[in-house]
Amino acid sequence: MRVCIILPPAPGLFDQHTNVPLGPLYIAAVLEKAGVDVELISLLGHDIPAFWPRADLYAMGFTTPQAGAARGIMELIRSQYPDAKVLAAGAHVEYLVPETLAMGFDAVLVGEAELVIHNVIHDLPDLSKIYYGTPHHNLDLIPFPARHLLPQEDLYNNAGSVFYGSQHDSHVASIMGSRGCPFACAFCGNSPLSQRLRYRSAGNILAEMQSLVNMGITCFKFQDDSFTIRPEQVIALGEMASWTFELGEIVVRMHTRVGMFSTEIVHALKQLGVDLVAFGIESGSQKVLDLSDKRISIGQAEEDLRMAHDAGFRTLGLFVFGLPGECEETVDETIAFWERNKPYMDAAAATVFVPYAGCKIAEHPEQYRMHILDHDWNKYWIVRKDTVIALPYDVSFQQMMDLRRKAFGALAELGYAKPEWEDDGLGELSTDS
Ligand code: B12
Ligand code: SF4
Repeated sequence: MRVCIILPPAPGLFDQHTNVPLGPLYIAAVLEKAGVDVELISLLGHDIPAFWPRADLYAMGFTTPQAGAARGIMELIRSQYPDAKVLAAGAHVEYLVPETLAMGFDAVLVGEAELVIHNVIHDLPDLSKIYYGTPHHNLDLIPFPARHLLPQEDLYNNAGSVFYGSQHDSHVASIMGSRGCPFACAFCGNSPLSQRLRYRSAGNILAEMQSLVNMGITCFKFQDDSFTIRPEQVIALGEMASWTFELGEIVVRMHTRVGMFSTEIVHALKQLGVDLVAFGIESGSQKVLDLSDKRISIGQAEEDLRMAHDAGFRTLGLFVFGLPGECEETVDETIAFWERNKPYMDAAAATVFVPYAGCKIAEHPEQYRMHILDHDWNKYWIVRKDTVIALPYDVSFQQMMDLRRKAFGALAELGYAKPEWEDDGLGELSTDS
Protein backbone atom coordinates (compact mmCIF):
# COMPACT_ATOMS: atom_id res chain seq x y z
CA MET A 1 0.00 0.00 0.00
CA ARG A 2 1.43 3.31 -1.07
CA VAL A 3 0.08 6.74 -0.14
CA CYS A 4 1.36 9.98 -1.62
CA ILE A 5 0.67 13.03 0.56
CA ILE A 6 1.04 16.31 -1.27
CA LEU A 7 1.42 19.75 0.31
CA PRO A 8 -0.08 22.22 -2.19
CA PRO A 9 1.73 25.52 -2.79
CA ALA A 10 0.95 28.63 -0.71
CA PRO A 11 2.14 31.51 -2.91
CA GLY A 12 0.56 34.06 -0.55
CA LEU A 13 3.14 33.34 2.13
CA PHE A 14 6.30 35.40 2.31
CA ASP A 15 8.26 32.22 3.05
CA GLN A 16 6.22 29.27 1.92
CA HIS A 17 9.26 27.07 1.65
CA THR A 18 9.68 26.30 5.33
CA ASN A 19 6.13 26.89 6.56
CA VAL A 20 5.20 23.23 6.43
CA PRO A 21 1.90 22.53 8.21
CA LEU A 22 1.93 19.86 10.91
CA GLY A 23 -1.42 18.21 10.02
CA PRO A 24 -0.17 16.20 7.00
CA LEU A 25 3.02 15.28 8.87
CA TYR A 26 0.92 13.78 11.66
CA ILE A 27 -1.13 11.78 9.18
CA ALA A 28 2.02 10.56 7.44
CA ALA A 29 3.33 9.37 10.82
CA VAL A 30 0.10 7.50 11.62
CA LEU A 31 0.16 5.79 8.22
CA GLU A 32 3.83 4.83 8.51
CA LYS A 33 3.16 3.34 11.92
CA ALA A 34 0.47 1.20 10.31
CA GLY A 35 3.01 -0.11 7.80
CA VAL A 36 1.89 2.02 4.86
CA ASP A 37 4.55 3.22 2.44
CA VAL A 38 4.24 7.03 2.53
CA GLU A 39 5.75 9.55 0.17
CA LEU A 40 5.46 13.23 1.09
CA ILE A 41 5.78 15.79 -1.70
CA SER A 42 6.01 19.43 -0.65
CA LEU A 43 5.11 21.93 -3.34
CA LEU A 44 5.63 24.77 -0.88
CA GLY A 45 8.24 26.78 -2.73
CA HIS A 46 8.96 23.88 -5.10
CA ASP A 47 8.08 23.28 -8.76
CA ILE A 48 5.26 20.94 -9.70
CA PRO A 49 6.93 17.61 -10.58
CA ALA A 50 6.91 16.55 -14.23
CA PHE A 51 6.18 12.98 -13.21
CA TRP A 52 4.07 11.81 -10.26
CA PRO A 53 4.93 8.59 -8.42
CA ARG A 54 2.36 5.79 -8.66
CA ALA A 55 0.32 5.48 -5.46
CA ASP A 56 -2.86 3.76 -4.28
CA LEU A 57 -4.01 7.05 -2.77
CA TYR A 58 -3.07 10.70 -3.29
CA ALA A 59 -4.05 12.87 -0.34
CA MET A 60 -3.94 16.63 0.12
CA GLY A 61 -4.76 18.90 3.04
CA PHE A 62 -5.28 22.56 2.24
CA THR A 63 -6.48 25.92 3.46
CA THR A 64 -8.99 28.00 1.50
CA PRO A 65 -6.65 30.05 -0.71
CA GLN A 66 -4.82 26.84 -1.66
CA ALA A 67 -8.00 25.15 -2.93
CA GLY A 68 -7.48 26.18 -6.58
CA ALA A 69 -3.92 24.90 -6.56
CA ALA A 70 -5.06 21.63 -4.97
CA ARG A 71 -7.59 21.15 -7.76
CA GLY A 72 -4.89 21.79 -10.39
CA ILE A 73 -2.65 19.18 -8.77
CA MET A 74 -5.48 16.64 -8.72
CA GLU A 75 -6.06 17.23 -12.44
CA LEU A 76 -2.35 16.83 -13.23
CA ILE A 77 -2.22 13.53 -11.33
CA ARG A 78 -5.34 12.32 -13.16
CA SER A 79 -3.83 13.28 -16.52
CA GLN A 80 -1.02 10.82 -15.75
CA TYR A 81 -3.12 8.21 -13.92
CA PRO A 82 -6.80 8.52 -14.95
CA ASP A 83 -7.86 6.02 -12.27
CA ALA A 84 -5.99 7.80 -9.43
CA LYS A 85 -7.88 8.11 -6.13
CA VAL A 86 -7.51 11.59 -4.67
CA LEU A 87 -8.58 12.58 -1.14
CA ALA A 88 -9.11 16.17 0.05
CA ALA A 89 -8.71 17.17 3.72
CA GLY A 90 -7.64 20.10 5.89
CA ALA A 91 -9.19 23.35 7.08
CA HIS A 92 -10.90 24.36 3.82
CA VAL A 93 -13.04 21.30 3.16
CA GLU A 94 -14.95 21.14 6.42
CA TYR A 95 -17.85 23.41 5.45
CA LEU A 96 -17.56 22.86 1.73
CA VAL A 97 -17.98 19.14 1.27
CA PRO A 98 -20.32 19.23 -1.79
CA GLU A 99 -18.20 21.93 -3.40
CA THR A 100 -15.00 19.96 -2.83
CA LEU A 101 -16.54 16.80 -4.28
CA ALA A 102 -17.79 18.85 -7.24
CA MET A 103 -14.17 19.92 -7.84
CA GLY A 104 -13.51 16.28 -8.72
CA PHE A 105 -11.99 14.82 -5.55
CA ASP A 106 -12.99 11.22 -4.93
CA ALA A 107 -13.51 11.75 -1.22
CA VAL A 108 -13.42 14.40 1.45
CA LEU A 109 -12.10 13.86 4.97
CA VAL A 110 -13.58 16.31 7.47
CA GLY A 111 -11.82 17.20 10.73
CA GLU A 112 -8.94 15.51 12.55
CA ALA A 113 -7.83 12.54 10.51
CA GLU A 114 -5.74 10.32 12.78
CA LEU A 115 -8.61 8.05 13.86
CA VAL A 116 -10.28 7.76 10.46
CA ILE A 117 -7.48 7.57 7.91
CA HIS A 118 -7.32 3.78 8.41
CA ASN A 119 -10.93 3.53 7.17
CA VAL A 120 -9.95 5.38 4.00
CA ILE A 121 -7.07 2.98 3.39
CA HIS A 122 -9.28 0.00 4.16
CA ASP A 123 -11.94 1.10 1.64
CA LEU A 124 -9.53 1.58 -1.27
CA PRO A 125 -10.23 1.60 -4.18
CA ASP A 126 -13.97 1.99 -3.43
CA LEU A 127 -13.91 5.13 -1.32
CA SER A 128 -16.96 6.63 0.37
CA LYS A 129 -17.60 10.24 -0.53
CA ILE A 130 -17.21 11.56 3.02
CA TYR A 131 -15.15 10.48 6.01
CA TYR A 132 -15.74 12.19 9.34
CA GLY A 133 -12.77 12.45 11.65
CA THR A 134 -13.17 12.50 15.41
CA PRO A 135 -11.02 14.57 17.75
CA HIS A 136 -8.42 12.33 19.38
CA HIS A 137 -8.91 12.28 23.16
CA ASN A 138 -5.44 11.06 24.01
CA LEU A 139 -2.99 13.13 22.00
CA ASP A 140 -0.06 11.24 23.54
CA LEU A 141 -1.06 8.22 21.47
CA ILE A 142 -0.42 10.07 18.20
CA PRO A 143 3.10 9.54 16.85
CA PHE A 144 5.31 12.61 16.40
CA PRO A 145 5.02 14.35 13.01
CA ALA A 146 6.92 12.47 10.27
CA ARG A 147 9.46 15.22 9.75
CA HIS A 148 11.97 12.69 8.37
CA LEU A 149 9.94 12.47 5.15
CA LEU A 150 11.01 15.95 4.08
CA PRO A 151 14.48 17.39 3.64
CA GLN A 152 15.59 19.47 6.65
CA GLU A 153 15.78 22.66 4.56
CA ASP A 154 12.02 22.41 3.89
CA LEU A 155 11.06 22.02 7.51
CA TYR A 156 12.58 24.59 9.76
CA ASN A 157 11.72 28.29 9.69
CA ASN A 158 14.26 31.00 9.96
CA ALA A 159 14.29 31.95 13.62
CA GLY A 160 15.06 35.60 12.90
CA SER A 161 11.67 35.88 11.25
CA VAL A 162 9.71 33.87 13.81
CA PHE A 163 11.32 35.63 16.79
CA TYR A 164 11.20 39.09 15.26
CA GLY A 165 14.86 39.77 15.08
CA SER A 166 16.44 37.78 17.88
CA GLN A 167 17.93 34.31 17.36
CA HIS A 168 19.06 35.09 13.81
CA ASP A 169 21.33 32.14 13.29
CA SER A 170 19.06 29.31 14.30
CA HIS A 171 16.22 27.32 12.82
CA VAL A 172 12.88 26.86 14.43
CA ALA A 173 10.49 23.92 14.52
CA SER A 174 6.71 24.21 14.77
CA ILE A 175 5.19 22.14 17.55
CA MET A 176 1.66 21.72 18.96
CA GLY A 177 1.16 21.07 22.69
CA SER A 178 -2.63 21.09 22.62
CA ARG A 179 -5.51 21.03 20.18
CA GLY A 180 -8.78 22.87 20.19
CA CYS A 181 -10.03 26.21 21.41
CA PRO A 182 -13.17 26.65 23.52
CA PHE A 183 -13.83 30.22 22.34
CA ALA A 184 -15.89 31.32 19.38
CA CYS A 185 -14.55 34.56 17.93
CA ALA A 186 -16.76 35.51 14.99
CA PHE A 187 -13.90 35.85 12.50
CA CYS A 188 -12.03 32.65 13.35
CA GLY A 189 -11.80 29.79 10.86
CA ASN A 190 -11.06 27.21 13.54
CA SER A 191 -13.19 24.15 13.53
CA PRO A 192 -15.98 23.87 16.08
CA LEU A 193 -15.51 20.11 15.62
CA SER A 194 -12.31 20.46 17.63
CA GLN A 195 -13.54 23.05 20.11
CA ARG A 196 -12.85 20.71 22.99
CA LEU A 197 -9.45 21.55 24.36
CA ARG A 198 -7.06 18.61 24.66
CA TYR A 199 -3.49 18.53 25.92
CA ARG A 200 -0.51 16.36 25.34
CA SER A 201 1.30 15.43 28.56
CA ALA A 202 4.39 17.43 29.47
CA GLY A 203 6.51 14.28 29.05
CA ASN A 204 5.21 13.65 25.56
CA ILE A 205 5.85 17.24 24.43
CA LEU A 206 9.35 17.25 25.90
CA ALA A 207 10.19 13.93 24.25
CA GLU A 208 9.39 15.50 20.87
CA MET A 209 11.43 18.59 21.74
CA GLN A 210 14.35 16.42 22.85
CA SER A 211 14.27 14.50 19.56
CA LEU A 212 14.50 17.82 17.71
CA VAL A 213 17.28 19.09 19.97
CA ASN A 214 19.18 15.89 19.16
CA MET A 215 18.96 16.97 15.50
CA GLY A 216 20.33 20.42 16.33
CA ILE A 217 16.99 22.28 16.41
CA THR A 218 16.80 24.35 19.60
CA CYS A 219 14.15 26.97 18.73
CA PHE A 220 10.45 26.15 18.92
CA LYS A 221 7.26 27.87 17.87
CA PHE A 222 4.28 26.53 19.77
CA GLN A 223 1.37 26.79 17.36
CA ASP A 224 -1.31 26.20 20.04
CA ASP A 225 -4.21 28.63 19.85
CA SER A 226 -4.01 29.47 23.56
CA PHE A 227 -0.89 28.01 25.07
CA THR A 228 -1.48 29.29 28.61
CA ILE A 229 -5.17 28.52 28.94
CA ARG A 230 -4.54 25.92 31.65
CA PRO A 231 -1.84 27.21 34.06
CA GLU A 232 -1.20 23.80 35.68
CA GLN A 233 -0.24 22.43 32.26
CA VAL A 234 2.26 25.24 31.70
CA ILE A 235 3.71 24.77 35.18
CA ALA A 236 4.17 21.02 34.61
CA LEU A 237 5.81 21.66 31.25
CA GLY A 238 8.15 24.30 32.67
CA GLU A 239 9.20 22.10 35.56
CA MET A 240 9.92 19.12 33.35
CA ALA A 241 11.77 21.32 30.84
CA SER A 242 14.06 22.49 33.65
CA TRP A 243 15.05 18.86 34.32
CA THR A 244 15.46 18.08 30.62
CA PHE A 245 17.34 21.08 29.24
CA GLU A 246 20.03 23.43 30.49
CA LEU A 247 18.82 26.99 31.07
CA GLY A 248 19.17 28.80 27.73
CA GLU A 249 19.51 25.58 25.73
CA ILE A 250 16.13 26.03 24.04
CA VAL A 251 14.23 29.14 22.94
CA VAL A 252 10.44 29.20 22.63
CA ARG A 253 7.79 31.40 21.06
CA MET A 254 4.19 30.86 22.11
CA HIS A 255 0.83 32.38 21.35
CA THR A 256 -2.04 32.96 23.71
CA ARG A 257 -5.34 34.69 24.26
CA VAL A 258 -5.64 37.95 26.15
CA GLY A 259 -6.80 37.22 29.71
CA MET A 260 -4.81 33.97 29.91
CA PHE A 261 -1.52 35.40 31.13
CA SER A 262 -0.72 35.60 34.84
CA THR A 263 2.24 35.98 37.18
CA GLU A 264 1.51 32.38 38.27
CA ILE A 265 3.01 31.01 35.05
CA VAL A 266 5.95 33.38 34.60
CA HIS A 267 8.50 31.11 36.29
CA ALA A 268 7.36 28.09 34.28
CA LEU A 269 7.55 30.01 31.00
CA LYS A 270 11.12 31.01 31.86
CA GLN A 271 11.97 27.38 32.67
CA LEU A 272 10.63 26.49 29.24
CA GLY A 273 12.87 29.04 27.56
CA VAL A 274 10.04 31.33 26.40
CA ASP A 275 11.44 34.44 24.71
CA LEU A 276 8.47 35.79 22.77
CA VAL A 277 4.83 35.82 23.91
CA ALA A 278 2.30 36.60 21.18
CA PHE A 279 -1.16 37.87 22.11
CA GLY A 280 -4.20 37.77 19.78
CA ILE A 281 -5.36 41.34 20.44
CA GLU A 282 -7.04 41.86 17.03
CA SER A 283 -8.08 45.52 17.46
CA GLY A 284 -7.48 48.58 19.61
CA SER A 285 -11.19 49.36 19.48
CA GLN A 286 -13.49 47.88 22.11
CA LYS A 287 -16.40 48.31 19.70
CA VAL A 288 -14.71 46.11 17.09
CA LEU A 289 -13.78 43.49 19.70
CA ASP A 290 -17.36 43.35 20.99
CA LEU A 291 -18.89 43.17 17.51
CA SER A 292 -16.51 40.30 16.71
CA ASP A 293 -17.48 38.26 19.80
CA LYS A 294 -13.88 38.41 20.98
CA ARG A 295 -14.87 38.65 24.65
CA ILE A 296 -11.72 40.44 25.79
CA SER A 297 -11.22 44.04 26.84
CA ILE A 298 -8.71 46.61 25.70
CA GLY A 299 -7.74 47.06 29.37
CA GLN A 300 -6.97 43.35 29.70
CA ALA A 301 -4.85 43.43 26.55
CA GLU A 302 -2.82 46.36 27.86
CA GLU A 303 -2.41 44.71 31.24
CA ASP A 304 -1.20 41.42 29.70
CA LEU A 305 1.30 43.20 27.46
CA ARG A 306 2.70 45.09 30.44
CA MET A 307 2.78 42.06 32.70
CA ALA A 308 4.58 39.91 30.14
CA HIS A 309 6.97 42.71 29.21
CA ASP A 310 7.78 43.54 32.84
CA ALA A 311 8.39 39.86 33.54
CA GLY A 312 11.18 39.97 30.95
CA PHE A 313 9.50 38.43 27.90
CA ARG A 314 9.44 40.08 24.52
CA THR A 315 5.85 40.66 23.46
CA LEU A 316 4.12 40.48 20.08
CA GLY A 317 0.66 41.90 19.44
CA LEU A 318 -1.33 40.31 16.62
CA PHE A 319 -4.05 42.38 14.95
CA VAL A 320 -6.71 41.90 12.29
CA PHE A 321 -7.79 44.79 10.11
CA GLY A 322 -11.32 45.04 8.69
CA LEU A 323 -13.41 43.25 11.33
CA PRO A 324 -17.08 44.15 11.90
CA GLY A 325 -17.55 47.80 12.81
CA GLU A 326 -14.18 48.87 11.36
CA CYS A 327 -14.24 52.53 10.32
CA GLU A 328 -12.02 55.61 10.51
CA GLU A 329 -12.66 56.00 14.24
CA THR A 330 -11.76 52.38 15.08
CA VAL A 331 -8.60 52.49 12.95
CA ASP A 332 -7.60 55.64 14.84
CA GLU A 333 -8.27 53.84 18.12
CA THR A 334 -6.07 50.94 17.03
CA ILE A 335 -3.26 53.27 16.00
CA ALA A 336 -3.58 55.03 19.38
CA PHE A 337 -3.37 51.61 21.05
CA TRP A 338 -0.11 50.87 19.21
CA GLU A 339 1.32 54.26 20.16
CA ARG A 340 0.26 53.97 23.80
CA ASN A 341 1.59 50.45 24.23
CA LYS A 342 4.80 50.81 22.23
CA PRO A 343 6.93 50.59 25.42
CA TYR A 344 5.42 47.17 26.25
CA MET A 345 4.78 45.75 22.79
CA ASP A 346 8.11 44.79 21.27
CA ALA A 347 6.62 43.62 17.98
CA ALA A 348 3.28 43.88 16.25
CA ALA A 349 1.84 42.31 13.12
CA ALA A 350 -1.45 42.66 11.34
CA THR A 351 -3.39 40.73 8.75
CA VAL A 352 -6.60 41.53 6.91
CA PHE A 353 -9.86 39.83 7.80
CA VAL A 354 -10.91 37.16 5.32
CA PRO A 355 -14.28 35.42 5.84
CA TYR A 356 -13.35 31.74 5.71
CA ALA A 357 -16.29 29.39 5.33
CA GLY A 358 -17.55 28.25 8.70
CA CYS A 359 -16.61 31.35 10.66
CA LYS A 360 -19.68 33.07 12.09
CA ILE A 361 -19.26 36.17 9.94
CA ALA A 362 -19.15 34.12 6.74
CA GLU A 363 -22.19 32.10 7.81
CA HIS A 364 -24.27 35.13 8.92
CA PRO A 365 -22.74 38.27 7.40
CA GLU A 366 -25.96 40.24 7.95
CA GLN A 367 -25.80 39.68 11.72
CA TYR A 368 -22.35 41.24 11.72
CA ARG A 369 -23.37 43.98 9.26
CA MET A 370 -20.79 42.87 6.73
CA HIS A 371 -20.89 42.44 2.95
CA ILE A 372 -18.87 39.58 1.52
CA LEU A 373 -17.53 40.90 -1.77
CA ASP A 374 -15.88 37.91 -3.36
CA HIS A 375 -15.97 34.12 -3.26
CA ASP A 376 -12.91 33.59 -5.42
CA TRP A 377 -10.87 31.46 -3.00
CA ASN A 378 -7.64 32.35 -4.84
CA LYS A 379 -7.98 35.82 -3.31
CA TYR A 380 -8.49 34.56 0.24
CA TRP A 381 -4.95 35.30 1.44
CA ILE A 382 -4.87 37.41 4.60
CA VAL A 383 -1.89 39.22 3.11
CA ARG A 384 -3.21 40.48 -0.24
CA LYS A 385 -2.57 44.16 -0.77
CA ASP A 386 -4.88 44.93 -3.63
CA THR A 387 -8.28 44.10 -2.19
CA VAL A 388 -10.45 43.51 0.82
CA ILE A 389 -12.90 40.62 0.77
CA ALA A 390 -15.33 41.75 3.48
CA LEU A 391 -16.76 45.20 3.95
CA PRO A 392 -18.60 46.64 6.97
CA TYR A 393 -22.05 47.99 5.97
CA ASP A 394 -21.30 51.68 6.46
CA VAL A 395 -17.92 51.85 4.72
CA SER A 396 -17.28 52.02 0.97
CA PHE A 397 -14.69 49.84 -0.75
CA GLN A 398 -12.49 52.84 -1.46
CA GLN A 399 -12.73 54.07 2.14
CA MET A 400 -11.76 50.61 3.32
CA MET A 401 -8.71 50.49 1.06
CA ASP A 402 -7.68 53.95 2.29
CA LEU A 403 -8.13 52.89 5.92
CA ARG A 404 -6.10 49.82 5.25
CA ARG A 405 -3.28 51.90 3.86
CA LYS A 406 -3.52 54.21 6.87
CA ALA A 407 -3.42 51.36 9.39
CA PHE A 408 -0.50 49.50 7.83
CA GLY A 409 1.32 52.74 7.16
CA ALA A 410 1.06 53.62 10.87
CA LEU A 411 2.31 50.17 11.84
CA ALA A 412 5.36 50.65 9.64
CA GLU A 413 5.94 54.21 10.90
CA LEU A 414 5.95 52.96 14.46
CA GLY A 415 8.80 50.65 13.50
CA TYR A 416 6.71 47.50 13.56
CA ALA A 417 7.46 46.38 10.00
CA LYS A 418 9.61 43.30 9.65
CA PRO A 419 12.81 43.90 7.68
CA GLU A 420 11.64 41.61 4.90
CA TRP A 421 8.41 43.56 4.34
CA GLU A 422 8.32 45.79 1.32
CA ASP A 423 8.69 49.42 2.20
CA ASP A 424 5.61 50.83 0.52
CA GLY A 425 3.48 51.66 3.52
CA LEU A 426 1.30 48.62 3.06
CA GLY A 427 4.24 46.31 3.45
CA GLU A 428 4.14 42.62 2.70
CA LEU A 429 2.05 42.54 5.88
CA SER A 430 2.39 39.58 8.11
CA THR A 431 2.71 36.24 6.45
CA ASP A 432 4.00 34.19 9.32
CA SER A 433 2.71 36.23 12.19
C1 B12 B 1 0.24 27.01 12.42
C2 B12 B 1 -0.72 27.57 11.43
C3 B12 B 1 -0.19 28.16 10.30
C4 B12 B 1 1.28 28.23 10.02
C5 B12 B 1 1.79 26.89 9.49
C6 B12 B 1 3.22 26.77 9.81
C7 B12 B 1 3.62 25.54 10.46
N1 B12 B 1 4.89 25.35 10.33
O1 B12 B 1 2.87 24.78 11.08
C8 B12 B 1 1.37 29.38 8.99
C9 B12 B 1 1.64 30.67 9.71
C10 B12 B 1 2.35 29.23 7.88
C11 B12 B 1 -0.06 29.39 8.47
C12 B12 B 1 -0.37 29.96 7.28
C13 B12 B 1 -1.64 30.00 6.80
N2 B12 B 1 -2.76 29.71 7.46
CO1 B12 B 1 -2.76 28.84 9.15
N3 B12 B 1 -2.93 28.07 10.81
C14 B12 B 1 -2.11 27.51 11.67
C15 B12 B 1 -2.82 26.95 12.91
C16 B12 B 1 -2.67 27.99 14.03
C17 B12 B 1 -2.36 25.60 13.40
C18 B12 B 1 -2.30 24.52 12.33
C19 B12 B 1 -1.90 23.22 12.95
O2 B12 B 1 -0.72 22.85 12.95
N4 B12 B 1 -2.85 22.49 13.54
C20 B12 B 1 -2.62 21.22 14.15
C21 B12 B 1 -2.92 20.10 13.19
C22 B12 B 1 -2.66 18.77 13.85
O3 B12 B 1 -4.31 20.19 12.88
P1 B12 B 1 -4.83 20.50 11.41
O4 B12 B 1 -3.90 21.40 10.71
O5 B12 B 1 -6.24 20.87 11.49
O6 B12 B 1 -4.72 19.07 10.71
C23 B12 B 1 -5.67 18.02 10.95
C24 B12 B 1 -6.82 17.97 9.95
O7 B12 B 1 -7.10 19.21 9.34
C25 B12 B 1 -6.43 16.92 8.96
N5 B12 B 1 -5.49 17.24 7.90
C26 B12 B 1 -4.77 18.36 7.69
N6 B12 B 1 -3.98 18.21 6.62
C27 B12 B 1 -4.18 16.99 6.14
C28 B12 B 1 -3.60 16.32 5.06
C29 B12 B 1 -4.02 15.03 4.77
C30 B12 B 1 -3.40 14.32 3.63
C31 B12 B 1 -5.01 14.39 5.58
C32 B12 B 1 -5.46 13.02 5.25
C33 B12 B 1 -5.57 15.07 6.66
C34 B12 B 1 -5.14 16.35 6.94
O8 B12 B 1 -5.79 15.99 9.84
C35 B12 B 1 -4.91 16.73 10.70
C36 B12 B 1 -4.61 15.97 11.94
O9 B12 B 1 -5.77 15.66 12.67
C37 B12 B 1 -4.28 26.85 12.38
C38 B12 B 1 -5.33 26.98 13.44
C39 B12 B 1 -5.49 25.64 14.17
N7 B12 B 1 -5.57 25.69 15.44
O10 B12 B 1 -5.51 24.57 13.57
C40 B12 B 1 -4.32 27.96 11.33
C41 B12 B 1 -5.25 27.84 10.10
C42 B12 B 1 -5.19 26.39 9.64
N8 B12 B 1 -4.63 28.70 9.11
C43 B12 B 1 -5.48 29.26 8.39
C44 B12 B 1 -5.15 30.06 7.27
C45 B12 B 1 -6.28 30.73 6.57
C46 B12 B 1 -3.84 30.20 6.82
C47 B12 B 1 -3.37 31.00 5.60
C48 B12 B 1 -4.19 30.78 4.36
C49 B12 B 1 -3.30 32.47 5.97
C50 B12 B 1 -2.75 33.36 4.88
N9 B12 B 1 -1.46 33.64 4.91
O11 B12 B 1 -3.49 33.84 4.04
C51 B12 B 1 -1.94 30.48 5.43
C52 B12 B 1 -1.89 29.29 4.45
C53 B12 B 1 -0.60 28.57 4.42
C54 B12 B 1 -0.69 27.11 4.13
N10 B12 B 1 0.42 26.51 3.82
O12 B12 B 1 -1.74 26.48 4.21
C55 B12 B 1 -6.90 29.00 8.82
C56 B12 B 1 -7.62 28.06 7.84
C57 B12 B 1 -9.02 28.52 7.50
C58 B12 B 1 -9.42 28.00 6.16
N11 B12 B 1 -10.70 27.84 5.96
O13 B12 B 1 -8.65 27.77 5.28
C59 B12 B 1 -6.68 28.41 10.27
C60 B12 B 1 -7.72 27.37 10.71
C61 B12 B 1 -6.62 29.63 11.23
C62 B12 B 1 -7.94 30.25 11.55
N12 B12 B 1 -8.35 30.11 12.78
O14 B12 B 1 -8.60 30.86 10.75
N13 B12 B 1 -0.89 28.81 9.30
S1 SF4 C 1 -9.34 33.61 17.43
FE1 SF4 C 1 -8.14 32.44 18.90
S2 SF4 C 1 -9.37 32.53 20.80
FE2 SF4 C 1 -10.75 33.12 19.13
S3 SF4 C 1 -11.78 31.19 18.53
FE3 SF4 C 1 -9.98 31.46 17.17
S4 SF4 C 1 -8.31 30.33 18.15
FE4 SF4 C 1 -9.92 30.62 19.70
